[in-house]
Amino acid sequence: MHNVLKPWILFVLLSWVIIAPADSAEPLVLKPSENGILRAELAVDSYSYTPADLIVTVDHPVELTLKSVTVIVPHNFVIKAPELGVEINQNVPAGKTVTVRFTPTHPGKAKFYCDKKLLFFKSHEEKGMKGTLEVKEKEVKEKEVKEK
Ligand SMILES: [Cu+2]
Repeated sequence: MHNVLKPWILFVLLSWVIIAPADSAEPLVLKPSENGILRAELAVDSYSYTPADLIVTVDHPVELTLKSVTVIVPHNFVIKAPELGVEINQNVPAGKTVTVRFTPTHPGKAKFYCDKKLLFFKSHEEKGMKGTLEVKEKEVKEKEVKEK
């Protein structure tokens, strides 16, 4: 019995160790819907956004649905990236779902974060509530994506 189980357990543990970190670090590439809008839904929690890394395409309208999964703590969604043509400061009340829309006008990379902070405590951003928005040039090599 022991001899049969052991390799199996080892295999499960190993595959978890190998798969788990890669999975969570993988950025989400937003694909256009039928009307050309890049849509994604983000879970807003204390203190994280999931997914936290988004890749969009320049000059494509983006629509993010921010779904708060917290009960008490209010959050927000801030991007200050005039160099990308994106400036957002949107409140996300506890348990509510809000939508933000923007169209990046320049390629580049920016941070989004929650700037809420209670008194002398660490800000939500400092507690890990942040992510990245990467704006890519048009005509991303389709070939590379297909070959994966
Ligand atoms: Cu917050």
